[in-house]
Amino acid sequence: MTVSQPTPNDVALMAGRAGYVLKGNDRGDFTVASPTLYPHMWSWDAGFVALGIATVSVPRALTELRTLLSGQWATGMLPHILFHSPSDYFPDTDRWRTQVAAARPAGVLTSGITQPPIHVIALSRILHDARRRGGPDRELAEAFVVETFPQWLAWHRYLATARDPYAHGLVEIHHGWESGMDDSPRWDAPYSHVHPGPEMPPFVRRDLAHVSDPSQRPSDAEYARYLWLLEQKVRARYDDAAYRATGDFVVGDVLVSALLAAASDLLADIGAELGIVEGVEESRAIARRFRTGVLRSVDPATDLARDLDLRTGKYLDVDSAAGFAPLLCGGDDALIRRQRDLLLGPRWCGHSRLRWPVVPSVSPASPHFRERTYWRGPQWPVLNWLMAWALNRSGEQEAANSLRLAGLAQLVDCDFAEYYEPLTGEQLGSRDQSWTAAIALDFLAARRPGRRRPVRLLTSELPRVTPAGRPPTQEFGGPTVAR
Ligand code: 2M8
Repeated sequence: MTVSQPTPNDVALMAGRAGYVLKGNDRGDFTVASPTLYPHMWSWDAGFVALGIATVSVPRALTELRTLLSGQWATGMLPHILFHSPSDYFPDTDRWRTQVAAARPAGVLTSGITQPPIHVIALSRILHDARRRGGPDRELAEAFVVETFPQWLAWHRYLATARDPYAHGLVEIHHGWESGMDDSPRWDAPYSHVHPGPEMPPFVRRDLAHVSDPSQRPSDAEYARYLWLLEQKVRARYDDAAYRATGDFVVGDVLVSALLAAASDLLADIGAELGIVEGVEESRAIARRFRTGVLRSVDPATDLARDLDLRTGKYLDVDSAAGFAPLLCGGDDALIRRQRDLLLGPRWCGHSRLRWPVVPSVSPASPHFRERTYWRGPQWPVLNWLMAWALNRSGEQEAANSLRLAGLAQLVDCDFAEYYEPLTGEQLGSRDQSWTAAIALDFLAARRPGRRRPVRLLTSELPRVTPAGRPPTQEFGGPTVAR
């Protein structure tokens, strides 16, 4: 499928509305992940948000990362949620009960688990923008890197030690939420060993009130398992070794591991460029170990990386986008070329039934594929961005550009949905999702390969565009209108 360049009109509308969404979700020193469904700061969302905002304001992008770092635990862990003011989000702070954890930060309310380490990838992107602009932006970004380098290193070291105590070269996750791909079929086998006990406190889900169709979200049975694992973390007082000895879900995650490897490479690079000595070699060693772990997990029959269930010792064979983890961390040029062809080929982005040739979360050719359900098939713009970023980094500009253009075409309605139905292009989940708007800004800023150009942030609202041929859809019912 050929996807054409966005017109100048599309570009202006998209940039304006993406900026408007991010401004609307801005709470001063952080950005909520979405206005209603996710009214707090999420860790990996914040990384994507920061790199998008950097195309408009480098200082504001750095503030996003600084706020995230304010929630860092004494162990080095960056928690997956920093809670803002009270809201109807569930599970809330009363459920997380992180006061049982010795390592929690003072004065900041957080969850007690983590999310993928995208942040230094964002930071290096911001630094790149700042250097291109020069002047105070450059000074600010470089000073920020020097100041926060030890905190990023502590974050990566936490993942490399507390979450890989036996040096498998795979980061251990203790909850599907830690992967960012909550209900992915990657986790079906490990979750089949999670059985909520009678001691589990009752719960009422609040997420379903914010979507038009419950089938777009995980099921109640899945939620019960998520909350049971949360109880197990509380019982272990959020101590990783204690949880490992008692918890039901312990899996080596290939995507998190590949991101850790890529981010550690970048941290070493930007540290060395700025004359930092301490920690650079450690960072390179982390990158090597996790790159090796990811490559070792690749199934020669499929060329996809596989998560490792550390409770059963079995690799998990699922055609999910996480299988392309080697693209993110590199290390085997022949495999990268094969993965590029696979990703763009008929099982993935080139699948004949896809509305847009954008990375789906699960291959449409897989028996696990479900086109409307969350991380079981829909397209997530952030995943597409990650794969485009990875291809670009390994010198595959043409392939990267094809994902970028398709990604922009998908977002041209300017709804910035959380995820998209891959066969029809329908917007699913939340609207005005911050990371989706951020990705649009970054993709737009990269319109000329090799030369990122800043977009202008418009401060007034622009109408949503509903392209002909696509039925308008709403988040809460009622007509789609220009607001
Ligand atoms: C989703 O996860 C949260 C739990 O962390 C939820 O469903 O309540 C996931 O898509 C996750 O990857 C994302 O970071 C978060 C906020 O966008 O929402």
